[in-house]
Amino acid sequence: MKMKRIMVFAALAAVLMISNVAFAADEVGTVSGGGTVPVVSAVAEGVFFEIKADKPSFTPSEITLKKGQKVTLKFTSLDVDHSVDLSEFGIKKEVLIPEKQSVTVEFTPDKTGAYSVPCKKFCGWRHLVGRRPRLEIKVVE
Ligand SMILES: [Cu+2]
Repeated sequence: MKMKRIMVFAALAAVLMISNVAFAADEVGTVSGGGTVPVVSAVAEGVFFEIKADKPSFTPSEITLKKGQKVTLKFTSLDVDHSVDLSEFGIKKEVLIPEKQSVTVEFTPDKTGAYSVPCKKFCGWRHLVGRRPRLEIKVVE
């Protein structure tokens, strides 16, 4: 009786494996692909910071990251459009933080150092007097 159960289980496992292989093969042939790739939460495997952006400042205004550890930054604008340049961390396109919206970026810092990231989008008079919002990013070993 027990043996029979094991056989049924083995057969089921085999069917599952075969269908999995077929599925995987299908995926390779798909051009768009993306949509069916399982989404793994970045929050679970790395560090997560939520940064509020408004005209006076980014809050928090300073974060410390660990070299080699993946980080997720979620920027939320509380007022108007803001923008940051994170090209030092391999993000080529300037990151726009749209008015009253959020944008999430992920990267893994690969070098230590101190990086001062100012708001790149004119969001008020503070830009004119050198007091625009700024995020200090420290990367440590
Ligand atoms: Cu600004």
